Amino acid sequence: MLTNASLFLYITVTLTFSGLSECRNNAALIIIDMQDCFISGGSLAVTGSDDIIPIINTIRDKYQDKWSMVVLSQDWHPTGHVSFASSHPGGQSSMTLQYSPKGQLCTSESINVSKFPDAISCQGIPDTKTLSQVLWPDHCVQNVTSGPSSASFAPRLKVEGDDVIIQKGTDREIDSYSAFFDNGGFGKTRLDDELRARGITHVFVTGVAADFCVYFTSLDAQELGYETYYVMDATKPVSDGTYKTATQNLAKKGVHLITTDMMPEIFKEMTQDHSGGHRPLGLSILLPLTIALMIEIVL
Ligand code: VGL
Ligand code: ZN
Repeated sequence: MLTNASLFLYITVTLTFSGLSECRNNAALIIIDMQDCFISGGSLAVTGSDDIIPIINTIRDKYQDKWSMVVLSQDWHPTGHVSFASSHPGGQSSMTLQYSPKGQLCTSESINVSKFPDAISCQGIPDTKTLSQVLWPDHCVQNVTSGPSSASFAPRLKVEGDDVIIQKGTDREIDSYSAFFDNGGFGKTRLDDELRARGITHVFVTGVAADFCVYFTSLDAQELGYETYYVMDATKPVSDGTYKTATQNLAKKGVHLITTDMMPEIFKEMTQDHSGGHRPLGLSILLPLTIALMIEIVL
């Protein structure tokens, strides 16, 4: 009798918790690169980026109970970074970079070996990867906290103690627009692991630049299986042309292009999903099993 009762209790508890954990929708707010270097006075100031600071703060506060986590990415380049025009001769606005399959920068006539001593000769190495790199002014330099290339978060941006901060572009030899992967897909940041550890299913992406880091982060989030929302009025682009292509591609890939006024409805639907909709696998196996066991016990 006692065995039956404890078995029943065990099954009920398992059922409840497997149901809860698997049904649950968890949202994360992702704030991309809202740093001094990208706002007015910054070396790579994105037009209008100051105006989205209060919008992002409002999203954060208004839906405070919806965020299982808040993530801030920080463009965090060492001096002499490969994405800086000043690291290359010639003053071009973009250049081609080649990498070994392991992600090592290959030497070439346009690579200054005194600036990139770790570059290797890729002669004879199969499957090298060629990336087109836009060359930017020096920006978001590690540990610089004032002046145009300051990497500090924008002073008016709300940052809290338990926010997860993801630094990217930290490797001198490769750039990283996405907060998930570097531009060659060679290395991964902690972001995916952090989101998974908290059971995040939905991500809302904001910040700058709409056509670079917000774009590539959203693309990767979608690819990694997160339900991805690109919040159009909480982001600003470097240029209109790249913004248009970026948003068209996001829509094609299934990323939701939304505005903040749509968020109450989206959260309402997320909550409904939670109780109804499709039943998770764990529950669909456990439910008949429990019923069968209970019948067994009673008989
Ligand atoms: C970014 C250009 C260079 C961005 C970062 O945050 O979108 N853009 N580095
Ligand atoms: Zn950068």
